[in-house]
Amino acid sequence: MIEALAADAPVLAQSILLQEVTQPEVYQRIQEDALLNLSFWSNIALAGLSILLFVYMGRNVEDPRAQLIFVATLMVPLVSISSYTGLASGLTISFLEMPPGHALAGEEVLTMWGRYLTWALSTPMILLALGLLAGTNTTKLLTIIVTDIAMCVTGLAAALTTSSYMLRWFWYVISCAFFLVVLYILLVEWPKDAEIAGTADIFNTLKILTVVMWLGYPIFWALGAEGFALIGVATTSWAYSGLDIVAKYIFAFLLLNWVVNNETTVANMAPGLGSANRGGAAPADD
Ligand code: RET
Repeated sequence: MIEALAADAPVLAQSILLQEVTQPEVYQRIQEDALLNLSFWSNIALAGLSILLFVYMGRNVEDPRAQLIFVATLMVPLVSISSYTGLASGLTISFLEMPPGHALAGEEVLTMWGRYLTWALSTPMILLALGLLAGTNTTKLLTIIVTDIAMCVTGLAAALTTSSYMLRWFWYVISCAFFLVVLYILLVEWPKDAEIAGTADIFNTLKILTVVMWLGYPIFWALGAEGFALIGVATTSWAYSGLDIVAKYIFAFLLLNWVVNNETTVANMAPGLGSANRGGAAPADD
């Protein structure tokens, strides 16, 4: 018995070594892929610059709603800098063996799971800022934030499932279902609220930017190594980093720049969430 175990030991050790890529090894592999590494560090630099710029832009903002829009938006590059540091250090990247049926079945594929995890923190902040701008009510805000977090978490589950190829795509479909709810509120509900709140122009610009950019994420997930593996890991990472630049930093700059220049419009919006749905700022007769 002991002899049999001893004979198996080198095989066992080898299979463990093959499956467990240590953090220093992941870091080493990132260092060797200059394109991939640059996709992380360019975003760390941009997030840092954005934080400084947004703090400076918000230095004189006094209205509480405008301040809340600033705080929510500022959280986006703050989460981003943490997210990309996690990726660049190898902390939130794993090599996962793809299940049978996948184009890279049996191969260890670099999976940037930290992205999906941190999206669950950054995307609700983007939606909170947009919801405040549209003057939405608490029900719609809570619905969009909860479904958005569910979209990110089920997307994470899709990326981490290695037992079955079918189940990876099943998670993906669940995530898309949550995404549809997010899109419905963004495209149908909030434009009506923004009309009543008097912020329709800027809201519609940011809505189009958000919807177009956000649609890119599930598309690149499907095209990348986690999905059909039609494009390489570094290209996928650059696609996400590029989308991030527009969906986060450019989005945030446009929003905050508008808020600074239109603070009185924001201050004159009916107080609290939910006013838009009760017919705007007009008080009831009774
Ligand atoms: C996944 C894969 C599963 C299906 C869907 C996805 C959608 C992701 C989106 C991400 C947006 C991220 C942003 C990050 C900014 O920090 C998870 C890729 C629908 C829409 C804007």
